[in-house]
Amino acid sequence: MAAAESPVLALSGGVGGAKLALGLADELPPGKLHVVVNTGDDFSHLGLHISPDIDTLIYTLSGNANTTQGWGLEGETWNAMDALQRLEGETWFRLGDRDLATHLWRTDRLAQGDSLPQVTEKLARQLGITSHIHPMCTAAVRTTVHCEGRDLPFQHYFVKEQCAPVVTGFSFEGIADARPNERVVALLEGTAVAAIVVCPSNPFVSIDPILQIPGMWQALRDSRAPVVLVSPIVAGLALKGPAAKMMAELAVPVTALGVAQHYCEHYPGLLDYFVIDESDATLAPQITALGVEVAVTNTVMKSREDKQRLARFTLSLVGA
Ligand code: FO1
Repeated sequence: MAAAESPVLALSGGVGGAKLALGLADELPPGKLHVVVNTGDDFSHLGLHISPDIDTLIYTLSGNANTTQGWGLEGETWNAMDALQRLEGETWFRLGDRDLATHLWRTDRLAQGDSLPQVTEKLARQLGITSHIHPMCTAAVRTTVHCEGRDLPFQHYFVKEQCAPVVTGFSFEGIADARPNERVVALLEGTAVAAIVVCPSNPFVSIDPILQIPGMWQALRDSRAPVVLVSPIVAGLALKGPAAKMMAELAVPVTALGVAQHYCEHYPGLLDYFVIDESDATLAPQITALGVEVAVTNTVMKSREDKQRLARFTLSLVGA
């Protein structure tokens, strides 16, 4: 049984992962939640460094996220985009007026020599977050979506083409030279981490980029902390985003079992527990046969209470 004050490490992409991260932050003592965030979606746009998943997480944890839209800030205005439109500039990726301040500030700090982890930590503190938000690495890793006949940078696939092209695979440019964020490595080596929670994020474009940084998944597996994954697929549908569509196109069964098979095949020995939804309870024996302990609960997070309840369930599984 882990001590109540031991830190918990979560792995997350954007919206779906941020929901559980919010529940975890609510349930844990201040400062005890550490979140490793995917930066494969980052890109340079209009001369600015955009880190969508980091911002979704920080806006969510600070209570500023536009939860209806799924990205950006609540109560946003769009004057800059309107002005850019009049100049016939690029407006397919919409940056709200206040969100722009985040990108301007981040780009400026990076140009002055701060690292992405330093900029991210400062942004989180400025917005009153006590949890620690760790970009997965300092190096630039960029997700490319391989589609039938062409390769697309992630945001071109996701936003410009609205996830319409049929995917055939993914690659993460720059990943071979990337190293896991050293603060995450230090946390895993130095403290008794109570649990590692893989949030219900897209396995292919949110969690794989984190785990495939050389040495990352092995460091997570070799830490003494139990690893719990919450399925992003419920009753054959993705909780959020294109995960189900991608699975179908990659001929992976669009079920929680398909998710479990993906992780067990690519990261053997990593998962200790797999949390699935009540509607998928009949899959439990097949997932157990992969060598992972299955726990069944309601995993759909609509309200703040849903997020807290799922966080409590996940933490209690591992005695954290
Ligand atoms: N998603 C969209 O579908 N359309 C947008 O115009 C858009 C703008 C945007 C701006 C800042 C930001 O941090 C995120 C933004 N997103 C937008 C979301 C983003 O593309 C996705 O959330 C992730 O990359 C997938 O996790």
